[in-house]
Amino acid sequence: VRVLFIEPPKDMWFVMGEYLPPPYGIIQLATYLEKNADGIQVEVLDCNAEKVDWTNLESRLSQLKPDVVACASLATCNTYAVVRTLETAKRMLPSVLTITGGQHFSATAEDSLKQYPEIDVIVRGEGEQTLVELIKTRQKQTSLDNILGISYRQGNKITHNPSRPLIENLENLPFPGYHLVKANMPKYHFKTMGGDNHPYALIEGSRGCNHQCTFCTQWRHWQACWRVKPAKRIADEMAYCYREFGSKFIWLTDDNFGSGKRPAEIAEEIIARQLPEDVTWFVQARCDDIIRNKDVLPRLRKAGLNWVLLGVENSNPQTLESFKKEITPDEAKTAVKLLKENGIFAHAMIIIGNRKDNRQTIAQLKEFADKLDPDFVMFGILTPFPGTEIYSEAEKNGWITDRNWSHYDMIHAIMPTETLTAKEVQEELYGCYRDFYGSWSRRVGALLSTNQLKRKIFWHMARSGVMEKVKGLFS
Ligand code: B12
Repeated sequence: VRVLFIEPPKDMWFVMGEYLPPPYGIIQLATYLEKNADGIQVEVLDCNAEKVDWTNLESRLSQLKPDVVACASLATCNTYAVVRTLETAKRMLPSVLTITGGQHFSATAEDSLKQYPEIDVIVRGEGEQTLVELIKTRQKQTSLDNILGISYRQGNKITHNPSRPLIENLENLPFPGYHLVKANMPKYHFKTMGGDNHPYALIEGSRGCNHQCTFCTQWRHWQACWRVKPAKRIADEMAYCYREFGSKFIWLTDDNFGSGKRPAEIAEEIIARQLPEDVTWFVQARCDDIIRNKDVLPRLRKAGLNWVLLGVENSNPQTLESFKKEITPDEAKTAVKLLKENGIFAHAMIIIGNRKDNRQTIAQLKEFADKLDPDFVMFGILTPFPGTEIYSEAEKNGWITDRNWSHYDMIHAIMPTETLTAKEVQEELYGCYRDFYGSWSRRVGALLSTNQLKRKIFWHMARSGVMEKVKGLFS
């Protein structure tokens, strides 16, 4: 059986500037399949890295003639790219089996199968074991009835098999399958975060989260369970990526870096690998965890951690409570200060557009962002991603005014608030960016900063038309 994993041609997310990411989800699945099933030919086609457009995709498919096409999705906003990829596959190769998975398709399995006849099977939740079983049934031409974790179409009937229990130990997963995209490795980059000459790799340190924020898809997708890889394994993967592929900017995909001894252990293990100083990494963390780990920050910095995205989310305690975020605005201030003191780039994520938001609350939020003064701030609009608590609430109350999935990217307004129309929320987003990045004192300060990352990102915000694009979303 010939299995082709495809990263579809897709639009990049412009806010963070120019980047080309490795298709981590599918290479992880592909390498697991390679190791756990015999007689399978596994190939990965990254359309973005290989500059394969929709027309080229047709010829690549007829050349490669896979029996199975498994398409990466990553985010809700890629839905149509996934569907078009699978539609192209079906058109070129009518007997092909088409599969997708990920957060969006897991949460919308019934609707997606109904709406898109080009999808044969949706793998819900964790993909590795389910995919292996699925491919084995294809090999043996047996029935799909007993495969846990899939939803599929049989004639006109859609069947949802029971969910699959999670893999107990993430250490049993193979190292990331970068060998399957070896030729593309020098191309993967993240200009603003890692630089042009610093090949970019993703490494997965954990799955899931032990918090339950109402706007996040992750905790449900991973069955409200947080599983971590041991620190040693994470450091080994980092060293492997650097030594085998020259990766110098590493994005740890963890949704939650965590507290306890984990950060300290990770720092010591990485330091022990003696990687060059210009191998740096990024992670997302909670403000309270950064505070709990304040004494470890110098060691993390020494280990190469140079950029942290903090989920600040909001300045209003009621809003934070409604998000079930379980942090306070003061904790955000302390966390930003601690990161900056330790020379770690402090990137804050702030969300506007919740139900109670009005011009005044957003003005307060802007003022808060200004005082918080992180090195970089990304404002996003509360987006009802399928699978989140916000989505269920919005559906129940009829708040959703935009059903175009390609707009579900946190910069398009999908819902009005009690007092603002969706268009007004969209305008407010621009106002947030304009006020923060338009401030002359902040611009001059950033451009004169000794912090190279800060100079670079402000240059990017000023020059690459990000503000114009955000403005263009409503005008
Ligand atoms: C790295 C990353 C990025 C990178 C790009 C990576 C890439 N490959 O393109 C960057 C920074 C550019 C990025 C951009 C965006 N991202 Co992002 N990103 C991530 C992150 C942190 C890691 C992804 C990853 O590799 N995970 C590890 C893999 C192994 O897990 P996985 O993808 O879930 O796959 C497993 C299963 O879900 C399943 N599976 C998934 N796909 C498939 C397909 C098949 C065929 C099968 C069988 C199984 C299967 O099997 C896998 C193994 O078990 C995730 C959060 C996270 N921790 O996953 C967010 C996440 C995917 N991003 C998200 C979002 C919203 C975005 C953006 C819209 C912008 C934003 N505001 O952040 C853009 C969209 C860009 C675009 N057009 O694609 C959301 C998606 C929510 C949603 N439903 O849409 C996530 C979940 C973050 C979150 N907490 O909400 N992102």
